[in-house]
Amino acid sequence: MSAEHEIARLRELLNQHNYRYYVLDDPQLPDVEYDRLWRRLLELEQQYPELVRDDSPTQRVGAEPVGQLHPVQHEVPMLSLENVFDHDGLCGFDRRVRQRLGIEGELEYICEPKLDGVAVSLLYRQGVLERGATRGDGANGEDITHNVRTIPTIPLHLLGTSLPDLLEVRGEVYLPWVGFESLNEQARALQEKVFVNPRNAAAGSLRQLDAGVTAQRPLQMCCYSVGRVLGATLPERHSEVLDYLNHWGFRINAETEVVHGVDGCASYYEHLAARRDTLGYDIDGIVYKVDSLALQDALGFTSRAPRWAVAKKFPAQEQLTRLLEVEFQVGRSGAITPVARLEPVFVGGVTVSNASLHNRDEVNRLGVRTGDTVVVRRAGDVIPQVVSVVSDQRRGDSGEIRFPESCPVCDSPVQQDAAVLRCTGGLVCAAQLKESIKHFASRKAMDIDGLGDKRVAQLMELGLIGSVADLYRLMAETLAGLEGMGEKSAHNLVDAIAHSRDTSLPRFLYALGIPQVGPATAQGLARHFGSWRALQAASLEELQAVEDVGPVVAAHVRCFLDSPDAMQVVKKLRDAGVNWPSAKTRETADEPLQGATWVVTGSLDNFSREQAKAALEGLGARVVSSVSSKTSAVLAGREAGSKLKKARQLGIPVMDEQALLELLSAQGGG
Ligand code: I6G
Repeated sequence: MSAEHEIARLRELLNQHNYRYYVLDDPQLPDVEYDRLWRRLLELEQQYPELVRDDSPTQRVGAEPVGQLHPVQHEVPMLSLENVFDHDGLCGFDRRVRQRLGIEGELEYICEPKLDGVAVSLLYRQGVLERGATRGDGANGEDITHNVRTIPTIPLHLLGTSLPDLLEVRGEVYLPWVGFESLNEQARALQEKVFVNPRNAAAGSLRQLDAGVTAQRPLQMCCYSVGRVLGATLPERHSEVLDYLNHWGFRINAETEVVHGVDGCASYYEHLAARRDTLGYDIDGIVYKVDSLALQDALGFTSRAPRWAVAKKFPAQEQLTRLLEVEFQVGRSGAITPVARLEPVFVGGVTVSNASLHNRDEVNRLGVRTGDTVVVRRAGDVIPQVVSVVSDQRRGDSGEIRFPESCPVCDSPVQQDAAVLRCTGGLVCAAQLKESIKHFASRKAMDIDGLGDKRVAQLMELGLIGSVADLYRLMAETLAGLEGMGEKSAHNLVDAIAHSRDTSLPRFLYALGIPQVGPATAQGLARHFGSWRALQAASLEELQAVEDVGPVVAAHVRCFLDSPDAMQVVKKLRDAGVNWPSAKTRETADEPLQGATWVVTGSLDNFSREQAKAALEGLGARVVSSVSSKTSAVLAGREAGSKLKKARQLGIPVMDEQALLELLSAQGGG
């Protein structure tokens, strides 16, 4: 087939699939096949740029760029919420509500995380998405229909049968941390401006004129209320309205919960605040609403906000502080990172005294100097960042940040590698060696407890370890008596190291610290090749046959396998007894769902979606988002909707949460 024909065929196939996947919610191609076709089209288009057409799915998702964003008037104003900042404020709200209603006893409140994103209104007429708009000033927003259409969690058609004639749904469009980090990583690699925080990134993405740009941003939307409805009767409680919305195809925040009284609100707050770092997206508080819609009606609105709702805000995630000086840290790959030493400041619930400045480009972009007043942001468990400089507070004694001309640890020459300054010392550099040993011992690698930063530094300084293989020669008698190490901890460490000898090929591969080989890639390589011997013999092309391994990763792996020094370390490790069962025995022993494709749908009691996905992947399954004839099974929780229906239509086995718990406990993981 000629390239022209093949490109045309792939374009047609992928466009068909896009239509079925996003518009009809009825994918026919499994995700892997879709990705393969996409990569093939991209490859051909790169080879024959003269054959690239505007309607190719690789070029743009959505409609033609719009000329400008048009104003939109909200029929029902999008109000704001009253804020409280502490428990007394919350008690005051509860008291006022009960006084107004003349109720002495406890009220039922619905608690929802307040996502830190962009408030959006979606208008559906006869079930079809007609318009998406920003909140703007509450009365007037902007038309962003072309952009909201690219967000997969926003249905283009409502699901179900008895649909309202008109429905206006409100919610928050936001960018999860993983998406934010990867956007900024890309921006840094391309030496483009980075986003200050996920909210700004979401806002900027929604105001794009070209929906093709927005489609590249992994935005999500959670809905939290109905602005208007015609031709349908809503239920009696807000919690039930959310269930309706969920059935119509909208995502509702999984942390939403109904509680009793102000005490229930307070314990929900404590519970969620403690888990804030693990949610995967920014929230800036909790919204409490009176659950009964009749009581909401009785309470009504002030001119700005509903009387039946309040937001309790979390401590700010951004604060001002002073940059005292900049130190340079050398990482596992030799990358030299400027780290800002800050005047300690309480931000995002912890005291922060260091923040990453990433690289030279970032320092230039910020225009930061020592002594400057800077905005520091800490969100989730992400390393604190300096996001901007308050330049009008610059003092006369501010100083230029000078990058080192040789490695600050081993004095080897440095190399500028795109945006990254790199030490060329390799494992001769104590910093790189220390980081490699820590990585080798880390939880997802060889999982050796007790080898933290200080301990590894100490063992290296004493000359007890000069490579990861030396760990297996450490003896409790040598360790006992070292500073900070009693007999018991010496034995514990030696035992932990000994235990790590029995490992798996994916863990071992990951532990070796091959550039760009994370746990998932290591898993893919191990699964594909099954043995170290087969991996070692793999050509670049064979390596690229592994899912998610492209030319860059394949070259890193090959380069590692071709390095005599690296192979010497591997040999020493194997001589020291590091071993793993052959792929077959592991598959049957640890991965009963090997080769199976699962879909998770509905709300589960014991797992979040992410946890269920991780558990299934741990059992060897691939977890995808849509049901097709290739799906092996569906894990369905409460209120499972269209995916469950489709699984039933296709005769695909449907499992409940109990089945997953049983599978996990059979593996000893449950
Ligand atoms: O701005 C908001 C964020 C979250 C809201 C809201 C919300 O519920 C979870 N709910 C209402 C009713 C309003 N603003 C006006």
